[in-house]
Amino acid sequence: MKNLLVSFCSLIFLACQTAPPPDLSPNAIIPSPTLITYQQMELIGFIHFTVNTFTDKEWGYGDESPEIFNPSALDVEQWAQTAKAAGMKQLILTAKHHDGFCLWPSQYTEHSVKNSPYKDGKGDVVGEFVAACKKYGLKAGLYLSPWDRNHKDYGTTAYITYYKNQLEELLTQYGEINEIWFDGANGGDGYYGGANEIRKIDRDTYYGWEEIIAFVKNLQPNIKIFSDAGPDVHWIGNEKGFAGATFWSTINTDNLTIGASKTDYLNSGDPKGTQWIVGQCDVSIRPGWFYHADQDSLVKSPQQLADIYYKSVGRNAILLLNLPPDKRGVIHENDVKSLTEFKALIDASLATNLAKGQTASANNYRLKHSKFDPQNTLDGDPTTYWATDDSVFPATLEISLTEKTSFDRIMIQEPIHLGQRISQFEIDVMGTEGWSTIKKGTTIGYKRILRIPKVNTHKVRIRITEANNTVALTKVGLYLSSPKENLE
Ligand code: FUL
Repeated sequence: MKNLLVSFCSLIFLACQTAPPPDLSPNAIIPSPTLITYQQMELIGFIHFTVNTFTDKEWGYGDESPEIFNPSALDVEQWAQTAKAAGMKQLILTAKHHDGFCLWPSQYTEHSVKNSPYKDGKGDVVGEFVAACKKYGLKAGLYLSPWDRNHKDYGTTAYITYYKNQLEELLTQYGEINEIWFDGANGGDGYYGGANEIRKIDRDTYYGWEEIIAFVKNLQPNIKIFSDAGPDVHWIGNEKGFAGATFWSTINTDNLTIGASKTDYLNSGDPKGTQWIVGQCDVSIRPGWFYHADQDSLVKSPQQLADIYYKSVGRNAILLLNLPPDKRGVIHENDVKSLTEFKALIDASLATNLAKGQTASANNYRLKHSKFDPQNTLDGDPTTYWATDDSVFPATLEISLTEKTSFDRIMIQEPIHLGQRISQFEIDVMGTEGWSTIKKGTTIGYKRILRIPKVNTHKVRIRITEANNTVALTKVGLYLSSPKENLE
């Protein structure tokens, strides 16, 4: 019995000795697992398609006849295939834009596909779109414009009931919807059932956003709600697709109002933010959000799209790229060509991580335990990370390459399940005269991709000089970009 007790105690002792130390304690503000999964999508697509496609307008007045919605060869699968081939993980469709025309046969209005020639009024573009997304493994999102220039009741409480009824249709009839997009454009002139007048609303109170948000979450608990105030995903403050070079995923919602948030604030986030809201950069592949034949020659080049990618995905945000179908109902050949070449460019530039399998060391690693080993930044595993002991500044990670290597892109990632921490860092490379600083930066977050002039070296180091908590990094990558990135 005594022997048994001794062996038992030694087992416990051994277990205590080998048990891994606890994780780094997280910041007070961290993303939910759902938002981490959302951010990992990185690149998603927008589909702007409605009566405007046929009237050649950007904002329909609301007096369009449903008869004009008549795509000759609508192919929702081409949308999904195109998005999938470009590496997008989700598509968002304008189920209703400001003109009020509904791409699904809503029972609450006559202003919809049900009165159009499309499939003799039997079509349901929303339903077909969601099915195509599902078929190609994409998440589906919907845009339902709060502003409605067609509806006679816009501006009164009756319209809010109408809006909620429409939300209920969209969020109960089509299976899982991953994102709902609440646009900030609100109130102005319109048809309004024939009144043809200007209607202004109070942005703070009219929609009763808190109640609408609760209503939406009740119908689809896993949905992400986009607006310029979140609550899950927020607008980046411009329609050019750029996040700030300093970009925090935390933000203080007290400073935000849907339709009236300060654009600079949205563009940088807030290190003192009280909520984690993912930043989303929306931009169109063409000058307009809707298709216009006279913009066929103005499709953004693969190089322009790559630049946008670095300033969105490469700055800790989501890129939402708009691909507007034409009057046939397909994404135009020029757009597909540019998008395909953009994807090839990014793949060529970022496919080979030259730091993989190389050696990482650090001035400090937590408890000198393998769980926090600097080598974890090079193992390709997003769940492992390097961390220092508390309050070690600078925290320096050094990568030694077996051979002198040329690179001009550096990817750095923080383990954001612990929060966003880093606010100042510098990158040095070893040359014949010793270390020299080639880049200074601020935030990192989920992903930062830095473009630097090409260097050829066998040692690079990242010195993190300021953070709001103990430093941790999950990944460092070194890449040599495709020479085609610079050809216009
Ligand atoms: C804006 C709208 O007014 C544009 O038409 C477009 O839908 C864009 C994505 O959002 O606020």
